[in-house]
Amino acid sequence: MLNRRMFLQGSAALGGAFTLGAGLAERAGAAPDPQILTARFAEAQIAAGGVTPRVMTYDPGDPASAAMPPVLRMRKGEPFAARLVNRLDEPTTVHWHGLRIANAMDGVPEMTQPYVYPGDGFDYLFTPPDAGTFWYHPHCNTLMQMGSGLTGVIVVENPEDPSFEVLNLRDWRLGASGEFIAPFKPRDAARGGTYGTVRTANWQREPVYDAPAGGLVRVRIAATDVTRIYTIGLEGAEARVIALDGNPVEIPFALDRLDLGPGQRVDLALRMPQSEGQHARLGNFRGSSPWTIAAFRAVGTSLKRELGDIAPLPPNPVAEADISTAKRIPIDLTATAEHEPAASICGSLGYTFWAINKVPWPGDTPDPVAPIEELKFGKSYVLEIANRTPHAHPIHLHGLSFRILASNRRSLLPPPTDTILLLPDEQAQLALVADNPGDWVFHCHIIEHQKTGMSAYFRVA
Ligand SMILES: [Cu+2]
Repeated sequence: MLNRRMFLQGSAALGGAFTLGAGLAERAGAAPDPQILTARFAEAQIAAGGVTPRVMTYDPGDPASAAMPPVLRMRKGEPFAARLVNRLDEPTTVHWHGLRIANAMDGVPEMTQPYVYPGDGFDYLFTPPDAGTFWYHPHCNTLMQMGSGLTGVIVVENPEDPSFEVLNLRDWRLGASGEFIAPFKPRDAARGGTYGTVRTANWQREPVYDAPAGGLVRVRIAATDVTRIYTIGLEGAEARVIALDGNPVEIPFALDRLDLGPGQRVDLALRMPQSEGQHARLGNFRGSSPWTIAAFRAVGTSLKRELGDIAPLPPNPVAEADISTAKRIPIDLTATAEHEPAASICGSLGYTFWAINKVPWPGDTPDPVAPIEELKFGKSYVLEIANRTPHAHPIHLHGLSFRILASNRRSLLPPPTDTILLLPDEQAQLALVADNPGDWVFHCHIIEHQKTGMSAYFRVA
């Protein structure tokens, strides 16, 4: 998987460096104390059959824990600092999915920052402009590192926000006694991706949370799996969708069945059942056999709250594109002839199967690849994206939010987003303002697709 010889050469060349991201901390003056994120190995009880050795997690430090990566809490418009310390045995970085922050903080090796080698670190410092549910993960050897545990949830709060439960949804590829098995099968990479064998929320199988009977519970849900597309639904209680992919919906709507692809988030408000002991069950209704993701158990006497009591969340400051002047950019997602990609410090699956505008780029590699388009800073654009494959692709754009203007496959158009779950044969128009300078990666978040060619980037200058 990882080309170990290349990695060792690189590590020897750079050994011992501790990179201060872009020197921003010095200029920022009163930088906050950094959140420590030590990427390291741990053991964790995930499968029923035994402890999993060599899980990867972000350890927040004191006291060292083998728990899942911490839920990071940030304040909208306030600086946030994190110090990545690499105690793994391969290079890594952190990408902050959905945060519209400076390009130098985006965590894409080769493109926005150096690799962080074992024993080294990197200081991140940025100010999130939007409140909502986001997440973080490495952008190097991602199938292995994310598949081994490195996916965490970010909550960016408005000062007046109510409290939320947080659910980090993901699978694990584990054998019967809890050991990791091969992270993917090439045949599946050329289709919808390889599914995990153990399904978890917050690293637990079907966790149950207590909440006051008849009360209102707000839940932030992040789909951080490398492959699985969920179809979320709730049984035993009513719920409303209040935000999608970090942006509030204008008018909350009843949750029926909602598709959630890798990288996407949904915030729900649900009203608990009235009687003690009753359950509200969050399920995955995709496919022929639905299953429970997590449940909420009613406790105490009913608070008799109503979903109508939920106030809408304030919108984020996402600029609206000027459609009349916007340049239109065609983007075709296709399969491609299979070939072997160049070796990469950040790992290769050994094949390419997919392409964006006919170029198969595995991403995070030193391959010389031109941007899809150079976007002029401050100008509006419409991406005319066409999925010419029989598979769904959750397509993620770093650093910029876009609005889905139209689609041949959907009538409900969500608020601005950073990830669109593009359906088979879907053609959609995505409008954006190029208001954040830098090189921004644009890729499928089914990691096997990303790493086998479905990756590209825009340059904003
Ligand atoms: Cu894909």
